[in-house]
Amino acid sequence: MRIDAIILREVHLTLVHPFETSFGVTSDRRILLAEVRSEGLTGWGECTAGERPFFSGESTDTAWQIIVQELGPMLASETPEHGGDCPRIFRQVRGNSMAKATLENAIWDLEAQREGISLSRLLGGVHDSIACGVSLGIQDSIPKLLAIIERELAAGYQRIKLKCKPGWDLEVFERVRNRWPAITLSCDANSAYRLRDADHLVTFDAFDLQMIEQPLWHDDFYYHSMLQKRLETPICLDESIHNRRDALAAIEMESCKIINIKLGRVGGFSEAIAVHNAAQERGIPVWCGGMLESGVGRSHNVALSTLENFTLPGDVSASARYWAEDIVEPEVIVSSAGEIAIPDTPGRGYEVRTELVESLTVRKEKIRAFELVG
Ligand code: OSB
Ligand code: MG
Repeated sequence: MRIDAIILREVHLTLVHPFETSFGVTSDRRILLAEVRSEGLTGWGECTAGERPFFSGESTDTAWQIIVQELGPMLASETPEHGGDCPRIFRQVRGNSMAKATLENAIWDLEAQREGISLSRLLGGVHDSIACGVSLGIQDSIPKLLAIIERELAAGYQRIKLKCKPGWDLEVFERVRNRWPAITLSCDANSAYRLRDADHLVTFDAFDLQMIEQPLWHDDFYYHSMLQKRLETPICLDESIHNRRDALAAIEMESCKIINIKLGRVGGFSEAIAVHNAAQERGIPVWCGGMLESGVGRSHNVALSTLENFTLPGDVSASARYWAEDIVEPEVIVSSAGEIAIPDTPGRGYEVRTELVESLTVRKEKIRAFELVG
């Protein structure tokens, strides 16, 4: 495919509710969007890096820099035919997986449009609706959290995930379980604990959690495998898994029994599919994580979640939980059964509201290499 232009934008969006994890609070998102133009079509990508390099080493600004300086020019000198060609084209750049995913995912979107099929179909998706859960940030008080859970359960969400950290864990689980003994409940520590907390973590087993996500170091497999031996509750790895080899290592070492797949963290659709397949072949279920995306990234997550081994409810939830007004039309909607219906139109199936995006744009840059070629 001939790429005619790549345009980067930084758009500012304010979350409806601030989101607190063990590593900090996010209220205002600075989202990097990539618009890739090819032969009259436009593919969109969203960078899932945070504003600060606290979830991973990348940030909105580092991704911008890497795309402008390295990845954009690479696509100008070597034209991809498929989204799946991007990892090879980008291979000289180490790391920077969220920057890479921004462009690769836009090219998969273009490819689906060119083929006249949905992105889900292009990826090999089999589900025509996906199961949705919610991820609930750390709150000021337990009553406030209980009120939020009540609302999300009433909306139909199939699984409640609680962000946790030392001091916001056992008492919270106990109060939630007392009120809702049978709901599917999980927790996500974002690396807030250490191996010396193992005795404490073992007591989580009393609350019948579907999983505990990334309790230990962000870059660890070994100590998670030590911990998993002591826990009944399955460990799910998020931060630790960057590619298929990581997934294989984690599965072989029994560091986890479940894997969270995030497109940005693994570098885009190609590697996400590879992680998915590796897990499926070994009987390890996966689900799709979220990074407080706008409708663009959310629509990629929706499509990814249609692959066969996405058998657990993901953190892919409705636009309205995050944004007063999302930048896609239609917005991502969750049914009262806690499902998202998969669009059947070519590409992502959620149009970008370009005028709204333009009005939210605070920075814009065209990749120069395409100007020179064009
Ligand atoms: O660990 O899953 C995580 C948000 C930002 C960074 C990391 C994580 C999260 C979430 C929110 O849990 C998921 C979402 O609702 O988008
Ligand atoms: Mg997580």
